[in-house]
Amino acid sequence: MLRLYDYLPSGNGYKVRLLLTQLGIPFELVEVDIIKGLTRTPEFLAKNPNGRIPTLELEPGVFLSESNAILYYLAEGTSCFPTTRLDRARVLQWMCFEQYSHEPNIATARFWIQHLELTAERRAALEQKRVLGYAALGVMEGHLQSRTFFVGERYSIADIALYAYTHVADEGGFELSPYPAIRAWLDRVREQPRHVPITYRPSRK
Ligand SMILES: N[C@@H](CCC(=O)N[C@@H](CS)C(=O)NCC(=O)O)C(=O)O
Repeated sequence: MLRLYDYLPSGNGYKVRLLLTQLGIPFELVEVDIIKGLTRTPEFLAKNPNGRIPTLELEPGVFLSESNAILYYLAEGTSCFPTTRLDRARVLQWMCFEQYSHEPNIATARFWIQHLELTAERRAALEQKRVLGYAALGVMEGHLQSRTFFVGERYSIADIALYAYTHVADEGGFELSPYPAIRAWLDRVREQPRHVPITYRPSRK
């Protein structure tokens, strides 16, 4: 059985838990407390030298990390994966956008607010994240104004990648009321079969 090393509040980890659940793929969840530094132990670094969850153990000793790479690996050949060359590239386009323009601002602001002392220096950095995070939301809003989902009018891993931190953006201090197209898309993602919340953990067999 697949084994997922994860931390429940993590949007990056949630992407993988959500897709595995929607595809009906059973997995064992191994919770790793990132606040206690358990992703930086020699034992964990042997699984992912970058010291981060999510990390998926495909078979004993075979590990894959980076949430969007894991989504890509799991989705191939399923309804969440586009069939045309251009749409596959567009999925990658949005997943790169998520990792460069969205997650480093929206997810990081959420993490800082929830876990770190907001020193004057960090408050200034947070303001910068706010500007860049809202810029990313503006790009998403413009794209979604005339579309149902991010790529090819079908729910795909691009939607999962962007949903993970957008639906909890308020926890990072981002106000979504000025973004009606994003809010309607969040509802459509939530309505997908076998959708589970970020707090989801599979029951132990
Ligand atoms: N680009 C990575 C980012 C993963 C990441 O930042 N994971 C965080 C939790 S969301 C983590 O494991 N932090 C623990 C640490 O840095 O020690 C991905 O998409 O998987």
